[in-house]
Amino acid sequence: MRIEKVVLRKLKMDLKFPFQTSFGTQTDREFIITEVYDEAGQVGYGECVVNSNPFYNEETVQTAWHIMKDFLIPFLFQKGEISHPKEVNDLFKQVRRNNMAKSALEGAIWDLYAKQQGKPLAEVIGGTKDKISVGVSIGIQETKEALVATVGKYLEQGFQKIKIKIKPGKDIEMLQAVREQFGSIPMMADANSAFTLDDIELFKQMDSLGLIMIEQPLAHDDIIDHAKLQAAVQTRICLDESIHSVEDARKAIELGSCKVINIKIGRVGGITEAIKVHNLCKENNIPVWCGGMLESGIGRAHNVAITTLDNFTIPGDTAPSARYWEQDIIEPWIDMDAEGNIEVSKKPGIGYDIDQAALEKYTVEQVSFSK
Ligand code: OSB
Ligand code: MG
Repeated sequence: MRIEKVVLRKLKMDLKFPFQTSFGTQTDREFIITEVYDEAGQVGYGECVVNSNPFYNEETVQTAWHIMKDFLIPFLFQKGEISHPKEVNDLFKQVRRNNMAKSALEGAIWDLYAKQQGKPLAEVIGGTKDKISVGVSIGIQETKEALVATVGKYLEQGFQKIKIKIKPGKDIEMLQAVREQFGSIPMMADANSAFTLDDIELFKQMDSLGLIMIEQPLAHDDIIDHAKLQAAVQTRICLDESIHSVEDARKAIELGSCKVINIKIGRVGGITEAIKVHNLCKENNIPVWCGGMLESGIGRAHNVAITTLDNFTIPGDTAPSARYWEQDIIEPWIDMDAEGNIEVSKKPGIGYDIDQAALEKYTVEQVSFSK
């Protein structure tokens, strides 16, 4: 394919609910949608899963925009012919990190490539599932009662996994309350790096809760202390923030820093790298699941596609559109059945049409780049 045009759109969409994590409360999302056009005018879509602040990782809407505009898009135009989307990972290697910026363009190229082949993205990347199992990620609630009520609501909707955000002071007692109310439901906690090894006794106590895992308890840039923690507790440790590449995954597995990995396409720099992390984990008997960044329908559709790979054996955070948005920017919206499954689209590319009116409505800035 020859890339003739790239469009960047900055979008702003209000969340249906405030989402609290150990790093702050989010009430809306500011992010970037990418459009990549080939010589025939066909278009692929990607989502840059950044936010307006650098609190989850170091990127923001502004840094990603700059990196795409001044480096990655010129690389694409200079390359001329791209015979397979896998080449984009290497093409972008000269730029260090900035993984969400890279992923936004790479994802659009994968969508475009799959559309050119007339095949679903899931099939093109080697996915094998017709439907995927999903869970829900619940933000920190003010009280145990509020948390129990929220969990109850999501269990009724059929979610197959309950993930509860924790931070110091809002941790074991909150989880205990949910366990007491609902018995042996599949539940886990996500600390977003809010604890240190000084809290090791707390994590030992959490072993009694029977959590399916604890996600990223320690520092965002650590794999050493996580290995010490994993050696001291029964509950599986899952890494999110600490894994940016297949090399990071290899080192974490070798050190015993985790027994599960959360794969986010944006965090690892694209679908090609996500597949590499998936394959390495599979060889090492490390199950994976797909994390989320409160995506719009476009990023969400990419998440559905990656989850069809066979080592995604634990329900992910890819909840349906209506959990997050009054209105999504794809057609139809991503929907879940009463058993907590999302059907994988059989249409080409990401498998969903773009709701152009909604896309325009939420676009606050737009720039087009031509070769
Ligand atoms: O740590 O997985 C996380 C949302 C924003 C930033 C980080 C995380 C999350 C979530 C929400 O847990 C997952 C989702 O529902 O998209
Ligand atoms: Mg997480």
